[in-house]
Amino acid sequence: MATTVSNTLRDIGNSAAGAVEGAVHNKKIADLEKNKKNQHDTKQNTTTDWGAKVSDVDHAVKIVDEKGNHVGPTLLEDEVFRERIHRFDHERIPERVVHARGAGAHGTFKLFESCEDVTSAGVLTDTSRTTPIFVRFSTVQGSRGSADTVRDVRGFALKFYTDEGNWDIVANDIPVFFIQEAIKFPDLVHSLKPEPDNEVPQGQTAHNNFWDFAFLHKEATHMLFWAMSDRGIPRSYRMIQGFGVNTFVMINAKGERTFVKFIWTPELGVHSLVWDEALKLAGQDPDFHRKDLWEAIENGAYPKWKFGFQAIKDGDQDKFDFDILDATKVWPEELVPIRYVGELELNRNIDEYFAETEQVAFCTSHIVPGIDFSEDPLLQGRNFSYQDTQLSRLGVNWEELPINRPVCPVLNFNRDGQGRHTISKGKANYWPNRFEANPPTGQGGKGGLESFPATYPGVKARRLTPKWKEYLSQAQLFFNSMSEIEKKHIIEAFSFELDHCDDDIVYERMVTRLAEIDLSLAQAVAQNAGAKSPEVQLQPNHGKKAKGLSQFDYMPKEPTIKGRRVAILIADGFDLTAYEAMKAAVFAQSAVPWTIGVKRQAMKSADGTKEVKADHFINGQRSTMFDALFIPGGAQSIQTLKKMGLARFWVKEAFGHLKAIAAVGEGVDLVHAALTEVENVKLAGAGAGADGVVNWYGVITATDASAASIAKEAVKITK
Ligand code: HDE
Repeated sequence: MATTVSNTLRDIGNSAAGAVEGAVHNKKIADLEKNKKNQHDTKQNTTTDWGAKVSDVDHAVKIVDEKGNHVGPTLLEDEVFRERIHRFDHERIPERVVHARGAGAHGTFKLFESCEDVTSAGVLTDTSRTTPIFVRFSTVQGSRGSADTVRDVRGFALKFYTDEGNWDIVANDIPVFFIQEAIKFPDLVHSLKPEPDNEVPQGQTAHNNFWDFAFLHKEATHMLFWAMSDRGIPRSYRMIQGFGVNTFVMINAKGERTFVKFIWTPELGVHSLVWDEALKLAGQDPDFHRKDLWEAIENGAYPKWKFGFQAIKDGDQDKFDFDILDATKVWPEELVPIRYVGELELNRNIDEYFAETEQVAFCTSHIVPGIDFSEDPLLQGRNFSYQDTQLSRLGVNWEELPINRPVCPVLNFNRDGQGRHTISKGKANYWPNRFEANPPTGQGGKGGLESFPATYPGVKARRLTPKWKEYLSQAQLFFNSMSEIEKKHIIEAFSFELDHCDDDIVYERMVTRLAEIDLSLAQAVAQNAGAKSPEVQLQPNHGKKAKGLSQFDYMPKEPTIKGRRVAILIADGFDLTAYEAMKAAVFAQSAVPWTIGVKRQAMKSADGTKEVKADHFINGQRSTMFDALFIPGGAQSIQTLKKMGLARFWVKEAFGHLKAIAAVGEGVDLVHAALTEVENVKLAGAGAGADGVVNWYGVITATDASAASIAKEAVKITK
């Protein structure tokens, strides 16, 4: 008898989410529970905001004649009607001036090793703690509704709800910044946002203004190379690194100071899309990264990062040929190794986007005792900006909002202001007071916030140290450290961007800057972007390389497909054994199989024993949305698919994007039919392995091999 096989991700997701509810709970989640309301209560009648029950939310009050016709205007006295419209009119708050588009999740931080040698901060010294965290990922340029996969820097803002207060590290996935001084930030952001006359383009830097700014700010060169590398188009938020960028300070119990940069590295490795995929996904699935994060967490494939920092002892700060406070420079790992001390894990999705991800607010200035600021002028400016911007986004009492309030007690004499939540009891609202209420800790190792007592001989002036004027050495270091394929992608990225600039001074000048880094790069870009080809290297290349810059340096030791998406293409008459074997193999690796059918209806297996309802029909999805493709056999199924241009296109496109493709039995015919349509691809010549499986450039085909051996091979290559 035919049975319908349930194979939707939601079924899988729901069971995992159930487990999540019970298992992943922490102090912050408990704190948020106080504000949560179940909106699906069928017993509770709907009310106004002032709590009165409402009889009808579909009709406003009007004058109605005795026959039931409404004959007069809608009455202004109808407060139910007015409240609904008024609340709706005010639903939006100003979007973030940068990083408007984002996705957030809850999680935890576990410390593995006490860092008491450098800091007194509880979160970095007490290994028995689990600290709740909230993370917000973002793109920088686009507005709130823009696409996820544009070429851009990714924000990776991290809030630790520690027992000693909230600690924010407002980080990016690139370790350096475009400018050295915060005072230049408005110019930078104006230049990278859409141009002012026509507000074009959305969420991308491929326009004259940005590249004009880029040329005129030589200090931006290093970060430009990172942004034009594959780091600019990540496969997933789960596969990016986090860098605090600015230099912070740690202070230990003895009052000693250490300069630090925070870094965290994903367990899954650092991976990217290819540009053609990124472009297509921006239209096909603008929420690609948002959904990817959500799905992984719902399915229990919790993303993890090793958390650490680089440290330079007080007294060693002048030992480098760059200034350690200059945010356009990395501290090469050969000189300053990374000390990984803990693990970040994201293990719980939000309940409501606005209340959590939109209203969460980060401030670089929010540190905890044991952490301090360096004199980095970019950081000093940021410390003003974040607090300031929250005022216009959220109002003065923004730190009382559930997602922002600390899990430790908050007690002070800050009072009043719009949207105040706390009801402060007692007479005293000033210090000192006759009750001695709310005393500060006092200076000197008593656990309060304290600044390192640095001394500053000098005069006031608008200046930067001359050492900061060396701008190109680390851009060369970055480019030299890339693999050949990464270099090729950088050339293509610069070419794409400059091709979109139509003011010739912009692309001509920018190509001369590239010739200061690498002549062959500049020549290749010039060719593509319509500029004069430079003939000489304009600044000698030092030829040095460093580790930790290429993404290949972050390949996980144990390859993994955890959280990856595998499409299985079927039509009526598919081979059930191969289909089920592959699904099981994919699940076993914590990846997610998606059944793509020629229709989203029950489809019969070749042996007639089962029916499968697809998760999606083939025209509702694209190969770009998946990491790998599997085609089970079944003569009838393959005959249908072979006839469909779209099915053949799926295979060709997946091949073009270097995806793993596997086919078994008659499924091999579809791969052959599709790939023989691709120029220069000759499937003949590929040799079969001992078990009859042919593994050829990421395409595995086996006409006779068992489904099990195919599944084994397929899992191998999707890694
Ligand atoms: Fe930001 N940045 N930024 N930034 N930034 C903001 O604050 C600013 C910088 C970063 O998910 C704003 O709350 C200045 C570096 C992230 O909510 C604003 C300067 C790095 C986010 C602001 C910088 C970042 C922001 C806008 C000095 C990487 C999103 C909304 C030149 C280390 C946080 C907001 C979130 C957001 C100012 C430079 C990362 C306007 C003045 C360097 C991840 O305050």
